[in-house]
Amino acid sequence: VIELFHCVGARSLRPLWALEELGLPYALRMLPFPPRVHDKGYFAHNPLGTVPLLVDGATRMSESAAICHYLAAKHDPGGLDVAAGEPDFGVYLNFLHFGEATLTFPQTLVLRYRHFEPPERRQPQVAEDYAKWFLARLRGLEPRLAQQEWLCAGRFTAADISVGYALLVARHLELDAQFSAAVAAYWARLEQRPGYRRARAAELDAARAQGLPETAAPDMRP
Ligand SMILES: N[C@@H](CCC(=O)N[C@@H](CS)C(=O)NCC(=O)O)C(=O)O
Repeated sequence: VIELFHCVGARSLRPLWALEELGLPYALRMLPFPPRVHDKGYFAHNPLGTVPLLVDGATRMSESAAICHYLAAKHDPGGLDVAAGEPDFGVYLNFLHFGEATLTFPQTLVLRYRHFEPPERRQPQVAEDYAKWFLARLRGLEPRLAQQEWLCAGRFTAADISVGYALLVARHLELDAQFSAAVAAYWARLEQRPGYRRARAAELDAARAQGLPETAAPDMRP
């Protein structure tokens, strides 16, 4: 069975959400956040110490967007995945990566320099600059979301999971008040998906069952 190493509310929610959308069986291995500090044994599984880690037989993966792509392509081509022969293939890959590389990256700087570092190491200017940077990058979604329900291919795909997770982090950072109407409506649609709700319930159930706190990673404070 597929194993997913996960912290509540961390980027590993992307693959968990994909697993739920696909209805695949999986084992959820919960870790305290950040595992690098609180579970040194995890380095034996993933030398980076980061989540996600997906183990599927001999395949081991640690990039959340790539894992969504892998699961979707393997288990739902033409559904959650957009195949190479479809007109929106390029748009799909672009948004799948945009979610992590362009949207989540600046958010991690805001989290780190506004919240995670001890007070003397905080950098309010860095946090503010990258919060603005993130909000400006959201404009990349506007033209499509003003016209259509999902980002590409006329259906919900792994690209929506990738971007959707960044919108969730924005809510934790209280940047959602600055979403445009189209982005706010898109986030509301994402949040109502049964697959998303099952993933959120599964992570809390697993945290309780494995004796770990239910606090979401972006809400952790030193
Ligand atoms: N680009 C990777 C980033 C993975 C990553 O940095 N994960 C965070 C959780 S959101 C983590 O494990 N941070 C803990 C640490 O850096 O020690 C992905 O998309 O999966």
